[in-house]
Amino acid sequence: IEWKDCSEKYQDILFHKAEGIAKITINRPEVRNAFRPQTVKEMIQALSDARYDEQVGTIIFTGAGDLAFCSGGDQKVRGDYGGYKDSDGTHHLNVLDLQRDIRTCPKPIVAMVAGYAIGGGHVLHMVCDLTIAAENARFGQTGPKVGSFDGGFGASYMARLVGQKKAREIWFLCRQYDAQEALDMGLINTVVPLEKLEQETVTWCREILQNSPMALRCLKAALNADCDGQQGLQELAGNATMLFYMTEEGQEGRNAFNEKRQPNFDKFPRNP
Ligand code: 2NE
Repeated sequence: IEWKDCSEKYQDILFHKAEGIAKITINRPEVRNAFRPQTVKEMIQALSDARYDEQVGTIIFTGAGDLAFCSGGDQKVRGDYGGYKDSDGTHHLNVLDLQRDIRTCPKPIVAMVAGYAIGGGHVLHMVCDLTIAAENARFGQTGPKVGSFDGGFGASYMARLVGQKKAREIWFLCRQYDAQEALDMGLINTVVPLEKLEQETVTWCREILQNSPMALRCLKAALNADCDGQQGLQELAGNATMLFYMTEEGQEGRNAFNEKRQPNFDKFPRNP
């Protein structure tokens, strides 16, 4: 695949596009792709760019190098006042915003994992729609060791993926799991040799791109709605509104308003 480099305005990430696929790469390999507030801000911006780019149908999240997908929050800039410090000293937990953006993005997002997906980096791959792992991938949480936890998607969505017992084991013991163990417990979708990781991920993305974007967006919203309460219902129902706006029946209401007349819905079926 011939990636076009769109990274110029970013400092902590790389951003590429090709063939309807956008790729967002955390580019801090010296700290195993730990994120600081700036990294997360840029990921949010790149994800928004990919979401609003009509040429893009699916998005890959990954980390630079072979050693890590992401090792979570950068502990070197973790402050004392409730978050990770940016350059002007403000404390952030903005990775939680990124998690929500990943969930609500109507385009499928694939985590491409080589090496460690640990801590907040592990939660990031979990909230992606699919995870493709290299044989050297290692998964786990560290929160209770390093004085942190993610009780949001990190806990409840994990339990949906692997079940309550396993989720409690992962969080309470802070062990690491290899790619095969992660596959066996339903944390990831497939394991491939490291040298085939991008090729296989792109193959999955190309297959996704052959399918109906509307069906994919409604399915993602439907699968989210099960876990996401009223926000999930809003996503799902928003798609129903979107589809309704595309119908003659929906357009009759708009047209009548604009033409200052009563709407006439007589010809539209009242299906059983
Ligand atoms: C990722 C892991 C297992 C890798 O181990 P290894 O042995 O391959 O590498 P090493 O030597 O530990 O790390 C290489 C360099 O990367 C830095 C290290 O400090 C080291 O740099 P130097 O000391 O040589 O200068 N590095 C790695 N991870 C870092 C991190 N997260 N922050 C800052 N520097 C990091 C191993 O490195 C590891 O266990 N890392 C820590 C994982 C972790 O605890 N992450 C935070 C969890 S909390 C979280 O992410 C979070 C949350 O719970 C809730 C909300 C938001 C965030």
